[in-house]
Amino acid sequence: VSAPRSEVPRPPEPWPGAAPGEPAAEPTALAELADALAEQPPRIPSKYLYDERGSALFDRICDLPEYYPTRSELAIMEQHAAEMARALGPDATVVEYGTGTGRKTRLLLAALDRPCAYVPVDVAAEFLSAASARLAAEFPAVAVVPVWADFTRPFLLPPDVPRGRRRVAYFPGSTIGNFEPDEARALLAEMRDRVGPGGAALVGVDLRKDPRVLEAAYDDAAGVTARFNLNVLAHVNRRFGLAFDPSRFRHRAPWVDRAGRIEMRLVSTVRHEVDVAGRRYRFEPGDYILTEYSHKYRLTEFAALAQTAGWRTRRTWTDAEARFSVHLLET
Ligand code: AVJ
Repeated sequence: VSAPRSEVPRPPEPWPGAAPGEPAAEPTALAELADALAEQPPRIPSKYLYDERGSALFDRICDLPEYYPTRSELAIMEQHAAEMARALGPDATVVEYGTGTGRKTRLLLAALDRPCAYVPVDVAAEFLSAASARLAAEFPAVAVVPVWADFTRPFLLPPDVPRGRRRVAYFPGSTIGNFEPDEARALLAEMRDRVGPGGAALVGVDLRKDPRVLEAAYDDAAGVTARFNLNVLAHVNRRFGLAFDPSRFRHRAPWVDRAGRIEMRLVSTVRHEVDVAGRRYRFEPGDYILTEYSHKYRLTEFAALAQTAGWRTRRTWTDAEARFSVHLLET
């Protein structure tokens, strides 16, 4: 993450995607996918999990009995948002990295003392506009400024975003866990530059725990996470005119202890081949495609990571079962 490119924020509008059977509208994206599939193990970038169906399935995941992170983080926000707000002070401008259903954001904005502005940054345009409209209606005194951008790439905020007394980067959902530690550090450093001196960050971080609890959370009995993971194949098929056969893969989500993460995998059940952008990819039974990492941290581990990105950890909050954590970082 380096100097901002000329990625001028555009008003929310649907993300252009290739229609079924159409040639790829995004040649660089197809090349990126082909490169990711050529890695060992092959990968499909996680962003392709979140098409419309994927986002709807993820919403269902959040309500599953096994998927504790959403409930645990909400419990933390319900219990401690007032304390967070006191620590952050009045007149803050909140820059949210990604947008969810807005439940946690709502709790934060409601607790803050006269928040100045709310700036959600998301690559999913429709999702972004819908979430922004809802929050703008609920918080009429807050300037809501949606920014359509991929926050993992350099981006600019509109020049007219009110500065407020303090900028706060909000990054809930343990989305930070989807990045490898080096990328997570780069993203935290970008946030630090973004909020500037005197700024702060609130980051939701899922914690290390019994692998059985973790594996159940990512391979639920109802099979919703399996469908969510397999949907990535239907999505790239549609977007790029490919011919992955979802029935030749099955969902697996093992805890990989040495890496401290859950790995979402699509394991090939048969020997077969798939062509992507003029290259042929061969899968033996047991070969797998990686679709998502979900790193889990110890509190001290995350504080150390944040420190190497130029932050000090001012406070952390956890839920009653110490499953999830929210970190208040200061410059
Ligand atoms: C929203 C990306 C943080 O990693 O826990 C849930 C996504 N993947 N089940 C996570 C997810 C499988 C989730 N994040």
